[in-house]
Amino acid sequence: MGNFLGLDCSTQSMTGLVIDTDAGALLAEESISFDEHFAARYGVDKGVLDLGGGRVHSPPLMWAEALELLCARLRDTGVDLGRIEALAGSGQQHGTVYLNEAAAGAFGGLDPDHDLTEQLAEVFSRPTAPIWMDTSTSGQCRQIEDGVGGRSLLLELTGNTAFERFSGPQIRRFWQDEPEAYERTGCICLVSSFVASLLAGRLVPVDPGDGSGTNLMDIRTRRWSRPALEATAPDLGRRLLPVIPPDAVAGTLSPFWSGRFGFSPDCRVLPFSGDNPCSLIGLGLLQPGQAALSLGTSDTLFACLGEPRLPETGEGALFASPDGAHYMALICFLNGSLAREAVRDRYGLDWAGFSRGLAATPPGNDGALMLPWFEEEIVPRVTRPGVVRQDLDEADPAANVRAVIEAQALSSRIHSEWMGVEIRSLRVTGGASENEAILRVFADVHGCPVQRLRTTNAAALGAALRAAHGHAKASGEARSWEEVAEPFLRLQTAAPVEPDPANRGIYDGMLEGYRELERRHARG
Ligand code: XUL
Repeated sequence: MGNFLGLDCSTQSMTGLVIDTDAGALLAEESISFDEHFAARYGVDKGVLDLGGGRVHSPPLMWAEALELLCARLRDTGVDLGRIEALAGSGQQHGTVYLNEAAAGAFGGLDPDHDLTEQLAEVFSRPTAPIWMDTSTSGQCRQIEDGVGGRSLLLELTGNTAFERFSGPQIRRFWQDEPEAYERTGCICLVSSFVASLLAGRLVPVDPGDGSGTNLMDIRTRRWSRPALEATAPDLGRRLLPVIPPDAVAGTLSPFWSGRFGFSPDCRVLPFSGDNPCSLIGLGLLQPGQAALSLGTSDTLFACLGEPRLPETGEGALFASPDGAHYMALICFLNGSLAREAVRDRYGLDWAGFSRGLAATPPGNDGALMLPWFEEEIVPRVTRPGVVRQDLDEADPAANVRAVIEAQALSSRIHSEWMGVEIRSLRVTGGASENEAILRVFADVHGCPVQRLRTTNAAALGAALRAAHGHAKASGEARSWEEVAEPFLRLQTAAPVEPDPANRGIYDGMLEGYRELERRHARG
């Protein structure tokens, strides 16, 4: 087939990964860290702007600038961008980008002789985009659930109860807080469809994987749901781009990208999806029952499902898989690397010191427990953050290191019960998946092997595989997902971290105590 590019616009960085499907090789993998390049210019910390009151946004112009920088980096490291046949991408889920009526024309007329950002200065009706870390919309969640006739009806309709971070409640709050700016908004993109639109030079529709993270899409018909739209904001339907099948080619790259970086003008653009749905593909979760863990800014545990299973506990989410056939059950913990980094920094450690802390303490931590709610938590729902220590000495760095990791692993086991999946193996991705000592705890708590990939960028790999799969279909040479993905999964698979059966008993014994501690302290 040829060379394919997968992009990932995540919370803290923009990544590009190039694969060669003929050689079964990964040709390049580059990341642009938002803090490293743009902290001064955009005022971001860990890629985001904390606006107070639970409001967390990011500047979409920064993502555009990072995209340009990433393409320059890939070109300068020797990637022949002209040989890329198609690209697809992944974006942090749920975030919304607000564009005015001038945006479509501006995207179509981008001039390769000028920087991207200077040409986008006038296209936003809201300068910042609320992202998945925003917890400020509890009121809007209840209003939307009531608006469609109740929480269980919204669940039945969209596959999810209302979540603060989902796009619908965020859009509703924008309409309520800034009705004039909402009026000036011609189009609301997701992070994924915004980046795809910059590349295609026109507004690119949404794929069902990311559409299902909005509280606005009918999970069965995979179209926007009229009752959900009406319960959210006036005239919302005309402000959203349609949902299209994940393998429908959305166009070719706009002349801006060929003129400026040497891409082929025939390079196809597939609809982008969310980072978790793309990781599902990148980790090869193509059959129901397979499960994985992503240890990133947020930690997520997810599984491939054959049928939609509705997360009635209100703590899990359901998305359409970008493979077009299956579903994805997911739990998302906000205190993922945010909590690990908070512990690391509190005790002045680096990652090597963090691992030494794990090695120096026994599984079970002599009964010490932590609720690692450094920030508000999504699962379980915690609106007033605060770290809870039970029989844990705050002055003991090693015990606190073990406590945060054991808490994350125990919580991931407890809150994945609703998925009804017997987890026999966990594939793992994300920055922290490089740390074997952390993976050992997850293997012991879940009592199953944890399977690493060589790349920690499964979302970008999944996007590249989606580009290859969609391109083959569009060229009349359709391949199965297994055919496209298997060579890369084989190539990327590193040695698994096996559980120690002796430790399984320790963690089984801790489970109910941890559940009870959470129950006592979680406040929704
Ligand atoms: C998933 C979620 C996060 C974001 C950022 O529901 O909110 O995992 O996708 O990665």
